[in-house]
Amino acid sequence: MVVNSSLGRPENMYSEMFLSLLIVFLTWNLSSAAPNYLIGAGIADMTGPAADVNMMGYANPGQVTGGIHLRMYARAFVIAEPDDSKRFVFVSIDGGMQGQGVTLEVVKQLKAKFGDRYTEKNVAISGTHSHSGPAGFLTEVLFQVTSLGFIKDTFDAFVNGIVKSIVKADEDLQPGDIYMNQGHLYNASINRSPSAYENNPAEERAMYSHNVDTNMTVLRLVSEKGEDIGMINWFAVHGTSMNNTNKLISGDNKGYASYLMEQYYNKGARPGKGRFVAAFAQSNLGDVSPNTKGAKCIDTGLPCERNSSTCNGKTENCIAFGPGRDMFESTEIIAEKQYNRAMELYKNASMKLSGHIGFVHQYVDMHNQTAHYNDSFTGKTCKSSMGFSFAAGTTDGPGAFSFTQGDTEGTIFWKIVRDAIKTPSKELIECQKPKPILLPTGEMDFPYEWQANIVDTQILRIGSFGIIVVPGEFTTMAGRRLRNTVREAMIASGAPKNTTVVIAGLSNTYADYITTYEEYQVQRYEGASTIYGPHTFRFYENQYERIAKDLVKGVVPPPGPTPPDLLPSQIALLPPVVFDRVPFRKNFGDIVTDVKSSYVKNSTALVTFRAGNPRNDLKTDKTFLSIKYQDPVTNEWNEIYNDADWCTRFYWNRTSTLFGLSEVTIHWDIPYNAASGNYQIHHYGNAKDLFRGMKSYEGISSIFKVQ
Ligand SMILES: *[C@@H]1O[C@H](CO)[C@@H](O)[C@H](O)[C@H]1NC(C)=O
Ligand SMILES: *[C@@H]1O[C@H](CO)[C@@H](O)[C@H](O)[C@H]1NC(C)=O
Ligand SMILES: *[C@@H]1O[C@H](CO)[C@@H](O)[C@H](O)[C@H]1NC(C)=O
Ligand SMILES: *[C@@H]1O[C@H](CO)[C@@H](O)[C@H](O)[C@H]1NC(C)=O
Ligand SMILES: *[C@@H]1O[C@H](CO)[C@@H](O)[C@H](O)[C@H]1NC(C)=O
Ligand SMILES: *[C@@H]1O[C@H](CO)[C@@H](O)[C@H](O)[C@H]1NC(C)=O
Ligand SMILES: *[C@@H]1O[C@H](CO)[C@@H](O)[C@H](O)[C@H]1NC(C)=O
Ligand SMILES: *[C@@H]1O[C@H](CO)[C@@H](O)[C@H](O)[C@H]1NC(C)=O
Ligand SMILES: *[C@@H]1O[C@H](CO)[C@@H](O)[C@H](O)[C@H]1NC(C)=O
Ligand SMILES: CC(=O)N[C@H]1CO[C@H](CO)[C@@H](O)[C@@H]1O
Repeated sequence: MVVNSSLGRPENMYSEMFLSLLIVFLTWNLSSAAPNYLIGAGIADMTGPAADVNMMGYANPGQVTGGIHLRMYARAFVIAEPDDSKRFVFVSIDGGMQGQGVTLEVVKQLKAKFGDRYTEKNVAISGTHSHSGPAGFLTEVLFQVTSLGFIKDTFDAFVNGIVKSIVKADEDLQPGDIYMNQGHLYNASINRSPSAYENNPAEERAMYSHNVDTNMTVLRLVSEKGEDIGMINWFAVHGTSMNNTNKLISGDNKGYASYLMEQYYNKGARPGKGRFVAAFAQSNLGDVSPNTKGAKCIDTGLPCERNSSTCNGKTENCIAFGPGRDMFESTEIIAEKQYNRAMELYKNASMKLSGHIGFVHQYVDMHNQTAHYNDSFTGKTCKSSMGFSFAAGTTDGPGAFSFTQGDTEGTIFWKIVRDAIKTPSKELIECQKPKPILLPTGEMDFPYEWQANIVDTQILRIGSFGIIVVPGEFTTMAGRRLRNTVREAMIASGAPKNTTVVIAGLSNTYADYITTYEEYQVQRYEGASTIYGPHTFRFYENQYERIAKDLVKGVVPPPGPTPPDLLPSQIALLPPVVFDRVPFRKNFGDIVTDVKSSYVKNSTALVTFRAGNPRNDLKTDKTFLSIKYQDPVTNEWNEIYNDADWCTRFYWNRTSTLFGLSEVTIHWDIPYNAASGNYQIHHYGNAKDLFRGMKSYEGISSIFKVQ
């Protein structure tokens, strides 16, 4: 046997081989054990006022908050290099969208607390688009028309909740790994503007089997100790399972999916208080509805006219319905579909992310930018404008009057009304064509900005995974084009060939919808709400391509123009709570209608109390109600559910505006697996006395049996 002289005798060679194998094994083992990142997760309550405040989403002036079904949460994830040389935070909020005023205030507070650790460049905040949260947090006029201006209580609840969730995630930072998985989820979404989608080139549509994205992407965050600390999931579907008649605050289908997963991993913890944080974040949902039964005419039961979504010319009768018997069950079904699929993907996630953390951010003034198509064709973006079809709403929540979708003409009557507000300039009319302009918001600045002119563009990176953070609602096809372009730009600049990207929708600034150029021509609701004109999408595509290259090459682009601080100019018209009263010889917390003495499982317990206005105290991190169970061994009363649980509903009703009287009704849907025994329902409130100020009170139901 010929042996390497340095190894000496054969037995030495074997032992040395064994030794080097051992070393290889040990180093391999050690290197696979050393986590690739620092990770941290945090959750905080951001529920706004549960009374009197218009809800964000449907722009229905009659839809004002009157209670709580689910509390709203901010869910934050800090991800850093193992030596903490670079980090970013991604936050998903149960709100309608993220607004620029909120983002600027969050960053300001983070700077005060942490110095340069968090800035507008490495903080990304994305809204889930629930249409059942309070409005008034956006600082631009258009979104304040139905909410009677700015609502400071909503704004503060959002800012405080987001900041708190980031502080918690920051404190939680620890070594850990991130695993990715992707799969499809069918039958949880439909395209609500197929006639616009079908205007995209046939060759392009032929590349996809559905007119909505069925992909779900999941990140699994696991600590060094092997503990599950959180999940982030992206799937495109609107938060419109609860319809425009709902008055209870709710995170809609995504909020409930988060609740289900957090309850699964945080056994025994109250909602929002557990260790594990599960974000069901939003993506390119522009034309995607959860109302899977589709639209029909509610008067005749027949299909609506497809291009305009009307019934006999009327918009308000064409409504889409979810898969359930009512909106609660529809929310439950769409949430459970997302939750079940996310759990499968989460448990199976095995693609371990590696490679550097990165982020890139640039503000852009969206007016008058050049969209480059090819060497012989460019287009220009315009000052913002809403088209006529915007006022038609969608089949998830139709508008009123005579507006219809697919309107490229406009009607004389509404042009006169509009002109009384503001006549669009000739250039703007020309630039926005074929959109007939209802509101030339970019030319309106009274009393302050009507829609954002300067928006955030941003991309976050975890090695071969990219998060495209976008300031609005990209449609299915616009999102596909954007993902393809960004992924290719990243790979061309040196990112791994297997780079995967997701779109995080409604982030940092809200600049409405983004359709493709072809969809824009059809002027459905989404096209009418593509505010910077027909070339909006193409410009964004160019912009994200540029910053994707910068990100991978390590180039820091210029910051771009600074967005205006609109906070000092905000106008608030919603009157404050003046006083709360109870009838003569009655007290706050008195029972109006008591519970029954016993209930069977699977039925609903109800109790009504005399109450104050829930706006008096938002009960952040607390609750307006408690379902208590008497422990049969110790006889102690323990809270088992509160106002953040799915099985409870907290309704607030004003019974007399003149006399300041109001009541709350608490519903408890007794689960089929509830323990038999004694229960009691508590209500915690605050009442405002005209002379003596605020005082807290408690109402307690009689004890009842569940058997
Ligand atoms: C969708 O998910 C599949 C895995 O099921 C993956 O191969 C594909 O690349 C994903 N597509 C997009 C656009 O993310
Ligand atoms: C609906 O729109 C399509 C194009 O998107 C058009 O071909 C068709 O004629 C329209 N149908 C009606 C009834 O207007
Ligand atoms: C909203 O849902 C309820 C059922 O929960 C239904 O009765 C009502 O018609 C729906 N309204 C609209 C406008 O969709
Ligand atoms: C998990 O992944 C394996 C292998 O890719 C696959 O066969 C299995 O079906 C997956 N399980 C679930 C629950 O998705
Ligand atoms: C738009 O930008 C071009 C330069 O690209 C400039 O010539 C033009 O005056 C600008 N138009 C407006 C309305 O600002
Ligand atoms: C350039 O783009 C425009 C708009 O998409 C298209 O109509 C035109 O055919 C393209 N020209 C070339 C040379 O690709
Ligand atoms: C991408 O490929 C690299 C090497 O080819 C591998 O180490 C990494 O795990 C892959 N990442 C994903 C997310 O598949
Ligand atoms: C309170 O409001 C709910 C929902 O609007 C309604 O069903 C209920 O009857 C009202 N209760 C009272 C006491 O007015
Ligand atoms: C509870 O009610 C649901 C429908 O409301 C029914 O499907 C289920 O079987 C019931 N369960 C029990 C244990 O009664
Ligand atoms: C019940 C239902 O709609 N099932 C559909 C789910 O999605 C798949 C794939 O698109 C269809 O084949 C089923 O018909």
